[in-house]
Amino acid sequence: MLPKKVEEALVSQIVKEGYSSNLYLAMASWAEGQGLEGISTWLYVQSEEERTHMLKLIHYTNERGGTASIPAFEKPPVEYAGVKPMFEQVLKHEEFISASINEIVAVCIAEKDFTTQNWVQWFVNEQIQEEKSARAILDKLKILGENNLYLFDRDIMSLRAAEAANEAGA
Ligand code: OFO
Repeated sequence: MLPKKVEEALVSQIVKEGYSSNLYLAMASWAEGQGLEGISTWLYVQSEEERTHMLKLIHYTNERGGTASIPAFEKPPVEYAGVKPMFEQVLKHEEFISASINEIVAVCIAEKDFTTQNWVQWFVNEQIQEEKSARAILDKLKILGENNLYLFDRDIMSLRAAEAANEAGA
């Protein structure tokens, strides 16, 4: 049985992962509208990943005897000021998610729920990758400059492929 405070922390993370999925979906849709096919594909894939994170939390909460209530999600922004500010927002959001995951670990320790503490380590590791890939994209944008969006748009697909290969080999 999940301690109440751990259940609350997991349910609050369901909201955040669901919002992440919608946020990246909104960004993907915006980028698609700008004709940026590589960037929008990267973001659509990212949105799907966030949905799987949300589902992981839902299943775990229910399997451990808690109730994974499904919330309404806040509407993400429709417009973005440009590709660089958008990816800066991605990094900021991932840092926020990392802090939130760390908070779940802290609640698990306080409540002596070492099973969930162990389970949530998957998210701790995932966040290292998520922050790393947002930083890698921003570094690339810095090198290429925003005037070279065509090259960046093409390159972002190879970044995604490299990440997938890394994950498969990990
Ligand atoms: Fe991008 O974060 Fe989920 O966990």
